[in-house]
Amino acid sequence: MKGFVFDLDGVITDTAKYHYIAWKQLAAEIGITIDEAFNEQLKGISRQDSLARILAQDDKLDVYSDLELNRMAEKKNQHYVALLETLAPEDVLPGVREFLENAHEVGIPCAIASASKNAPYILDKLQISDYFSGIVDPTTLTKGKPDPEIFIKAAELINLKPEEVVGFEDAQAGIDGIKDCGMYAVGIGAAEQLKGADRVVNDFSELTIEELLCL
Ligand code: B16
Ligand code: MG
Repeated sequence: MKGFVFDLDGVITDTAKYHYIAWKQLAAEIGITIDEAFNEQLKGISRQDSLARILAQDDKLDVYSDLELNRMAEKKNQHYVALLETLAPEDVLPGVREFLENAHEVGIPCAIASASKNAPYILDKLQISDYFSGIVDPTTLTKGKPDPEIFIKAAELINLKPEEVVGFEDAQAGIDGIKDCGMYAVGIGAAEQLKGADRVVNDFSELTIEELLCL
């Protein structure tokens, strides 16, 4: 393997808890209750698609105009970004900074394939932006995860074929996209939620650059 493509939320840092707080509040304002199990389904799913899934919980998908949907998504995002204010370098998940540093030292290119429009801001807050030579702009995508488009674009950004790249993901939708374009998939988290991954680990401290480059 010659390069690495990273999902962001749940792989590099744990922002799922902030997404959950912000979506739960927005949902409550329109009379919908969501729990943590439901929140699992929103991992890796775009902002607009997440809102659609929440509204579908209560058959409210057709109740709102596009303008109202955009306003709701924007309101959730403002709350979410306010919660990110305290994000700091120590919020990088275990082993990730060391892994990125090692990749940088040996000249292995890294890219970000995140559905989040807030990815550049989050990387900046974590002080790891310089480790990435490419960040896919999710507004350029025609389809979200599980479609492989975002992973194909990430490989292009580092001038590699998907078969030459290892993809890291914490969500089933992401693992499906990685496998669909022929990348090697490493799942971060529980194996039951990462079906089809070539390998599953709890965190990056279980991985070395050398073993992945030999694949
Ligand atoms: P934003 P990832 C995803 O990030 C999150 O897992 C998902 O919960 C969120 O809705 C999506 O980003 C969009 O994020 O509202 O910040 O644009 O896991 O693909 O890095
Ligand atoms: Mg994720």
